[in-house]
Amino acid sequence: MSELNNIALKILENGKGILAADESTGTMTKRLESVNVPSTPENRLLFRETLFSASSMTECIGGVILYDETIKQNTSKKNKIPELISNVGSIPGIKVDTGAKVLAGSPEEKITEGLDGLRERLKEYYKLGARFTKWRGVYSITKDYPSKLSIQANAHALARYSALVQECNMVPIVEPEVLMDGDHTAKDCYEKTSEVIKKCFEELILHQIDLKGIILKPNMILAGNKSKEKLSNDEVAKLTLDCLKNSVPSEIPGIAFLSGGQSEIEATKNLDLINKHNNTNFIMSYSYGRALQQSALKFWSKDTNNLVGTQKVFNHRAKMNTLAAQGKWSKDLEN
Ligand code: 5MM
Repeated sequence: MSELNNIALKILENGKGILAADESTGTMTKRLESVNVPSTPENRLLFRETLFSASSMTECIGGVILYDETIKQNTSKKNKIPELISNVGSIPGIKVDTGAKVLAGSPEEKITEGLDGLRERLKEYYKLGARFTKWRGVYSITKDYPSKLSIQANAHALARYSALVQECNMVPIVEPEVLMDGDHTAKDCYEKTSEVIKKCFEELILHQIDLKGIILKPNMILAGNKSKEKLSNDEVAKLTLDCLKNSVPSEIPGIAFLSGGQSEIEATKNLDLINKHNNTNFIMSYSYGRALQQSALKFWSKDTNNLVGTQKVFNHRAKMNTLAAQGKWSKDLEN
């Protein structure tokens, strides 16, 4: 088994998932201000350190995606953040894209940037303890989009990123996110997600990526958040499985879904049903940002000294999602 395959499997073993704590300072500021907490480096660190020291980390969280600011911070006990994460048995990772910018040639769409100087940044992150990385391409669904140009350009960037990451002995998380925003149908989401994922793998193969050494982080197949269409959770699970079965090469070790704006319970329930119906050989787990942190953040904002209480809220969500990643969740466990 290759070293990269080993890392990918370790991150996702036994129902473990990924905590996406890689909000850029702009996004984290929005999240903190939405609960009336000032977005200072100290507050961003305190909230994140509180989650990374929670007891569920060892059993449930196989990897944490960090942001550049956090990977370089020290904890209140003067430990390095990546050390805190490794010491509880989880693996530190790092977001290495520098954000989605206007795509020249199709200015209503986005292209993710960050390739310039990436080889050097990767070496630095490796030294800091990172063993996997993340890069996110974003695509909106409208009548005209995503265009062939954005599908091609983002797939190319994801493949060049993955090649540099594997060269540096880290596992790339490949995240093509087809956004939930809009009034599109689930069928639109299915078709566009298939096209996006197929193009990503075409480029990954062209760039000689070891497919056994990546993790795919896709969206689930959902109707747009402004659509009148109401899908059952079972339908979401079956469409998602069908889409991935038809677009993802069998070599990849695992899939870790993003939550994409679903509520915490929806994200857990859909993941659980995906696993209950899983007729593929892929591990199907989670790499959630909002769906793991929302309740904990809300709780913490009411009393930022109540770290134990905040950890309790986070532990619950992490446990529910780890059960869902094994198809063992049920609604009564929420109470
Ligand atoms: C944690 O949020 C990440 C994005 O941060 P920026 O927009 O500030 O760069 C994001 O990439 C995240 O990792 C994934 O979208 C999954 O998060 P959700 O909240 O959709 O599960």
